[in-house]
Amino acid sequence: MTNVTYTERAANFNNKTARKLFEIIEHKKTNLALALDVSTKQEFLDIADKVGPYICCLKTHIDILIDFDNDLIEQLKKLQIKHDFLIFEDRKFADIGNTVKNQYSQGIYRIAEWADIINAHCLPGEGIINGLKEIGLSLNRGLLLLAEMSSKGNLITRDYTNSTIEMALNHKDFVIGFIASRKIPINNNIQNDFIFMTPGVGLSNKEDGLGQQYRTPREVITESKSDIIIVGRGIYGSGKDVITEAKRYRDAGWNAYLERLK
Ligand code: S5P
Repeated sequence: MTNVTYTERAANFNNKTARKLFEIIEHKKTNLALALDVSTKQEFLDIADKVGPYICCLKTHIDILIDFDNDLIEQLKKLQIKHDFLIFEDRKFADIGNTVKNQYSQGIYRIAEWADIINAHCLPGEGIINGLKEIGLSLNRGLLLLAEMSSKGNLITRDYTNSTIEMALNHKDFVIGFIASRKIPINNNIQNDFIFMTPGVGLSNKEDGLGQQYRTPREVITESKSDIIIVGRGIYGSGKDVITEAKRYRDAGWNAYLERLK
């Protein structure tokens, strides 16, 4: 089943963050997530405010910012309320359960306090999910697992992807989906119980010279049946107006979804 609407999908989830994400997608008619990998607070907040109306989710790499402070988080939360998007900290946790638990809740970033969604590699084993869950579940947060990557030569194999899915099935209360290049089929249409978010999306470039590989929104949403496109430099990296570029990706992503529904 590929012609299920976002609203119908929301009903498959008990996790509040997952339901909220689908609600925002349907309400704002956008399956675009912005990967806002800029290095100053001013640029970050400026772009987030401009692009906020056109996205369902803002993905951060909070440790890229050279002038991070608690005020940045306060401002970001205000923008979240103003524009209605979820915040996804792309921390890619990859350590033992006890360590990731501390990385998630402690340190200067205190990610658990403001990020609706986080992600993790399953390489260390299921303890990583248990550790993050001890912090995130009671806060109604959601975890995405990296089932595939967009970069050339990455070491993820089909077996690794399958094992990642197995782990997700054991934690459906907290694992809300995957970072993957496509909607990965799972027995009995269980894939509809997970959100698939796909990075490596670009309308102009095919690669970035450092291993990133780009596909179009149509390839990702219509053909590969993913739910959400994650776009970074395609929006803020060309020197063009970020609002114009965000609308271009929003429209491309939404039209690709409508085409799939037909
Ligand atoms: O496999 C991946 C997983 C992720 S989360 N490939 C990726 O590119 N990402 C992230 O998506 C990456 O860390 C970056 O923040 C974003 C892609 O950015 P862009 O500028 O290449 O669109």
